[in-house]
Amino acid sequence: MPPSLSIVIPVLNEENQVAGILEAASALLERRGGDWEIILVDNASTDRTRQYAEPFVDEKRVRYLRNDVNRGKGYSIRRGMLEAHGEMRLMCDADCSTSLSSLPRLEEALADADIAVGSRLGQGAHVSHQQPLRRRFFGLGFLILTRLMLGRLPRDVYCGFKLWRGDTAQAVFEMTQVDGWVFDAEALAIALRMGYRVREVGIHWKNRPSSRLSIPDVLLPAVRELLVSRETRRHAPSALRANDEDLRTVGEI
Ligand SMILES: Nc1nc2c(ncn2[C@@H]2O[C@H](COP(=O)(O)OP(=O)(O)OP(=O)(O)O)[C@@H](O)[C@H]2O)c(=O)[nH]1
Ligand SMILES: [Mg+2]
Repeated sequence: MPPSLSIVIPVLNEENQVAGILEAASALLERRGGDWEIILVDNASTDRTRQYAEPFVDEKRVRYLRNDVNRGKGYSIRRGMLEAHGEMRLMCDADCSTSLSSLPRLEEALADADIAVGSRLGQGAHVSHQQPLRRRFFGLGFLILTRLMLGRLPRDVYCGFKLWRGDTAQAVFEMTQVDGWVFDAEALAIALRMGYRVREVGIHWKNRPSSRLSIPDVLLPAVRELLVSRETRRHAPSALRANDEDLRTVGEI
């Protein structure tokens, strides 16, 4: 019997994606066997997301949580990861149906690790539909800034497809502070400081045709969140000995 698995899906105005991801995720979980649950965290959608999700929701295996107002993607993921019961917990964006085929690779990586980070850059990654140049340029710049502020991190920090051991997720998400886009970096920086082992795994990934992110709107709050994350990381209990083996790309020796 495979270990129990929770899939946490944050959704904001995803009426076009929500049924697709729920169908793909529940089919995969049925095939995989074992105990499973899906937790949708609706970050106060104003479209028909709830209506399209409704046929799948049974409040047992597929639960629907809703934030009263938009509290950020980081808040939504924290809420879902801490509500989850799985021995393994996957965070999966609503536009990540394509990446579900990579779940077995992430599970394999957890054989000797605590967090498997899906990567659009790692060995074995297959990315279709490049992001627009402006978006890629901004993404790379922000990644460099993130590393300058938080130190050792995987190459692809902000990918919306990561598998966590349940106990690791519990310990780390209880400590995270930021509610917005930087939560990924904060959580991974805390985890590495505490000595959890992170593996980066190349995955299948398909970009949305048009990005929904507005760079001017997210930049300033994101920089503020980097400053907060640096403090959270500093106050996290530090592992006795930092180990280079804690952060490795699967496939590299
Ligand atoms: N944009 C946005 N997405 C949110 C928010 N809260 C939760 N989400 C969900 O977070 C996931 C990632 O959002 P995306 O809009 O795909 O953001 P992204 O992947 O960084 O950027 P693009 O895919 O290029 O638009 C999706 O499942 C969203 O529905 C929010 O406040 N804003
Ligand atoms: Mg996306």
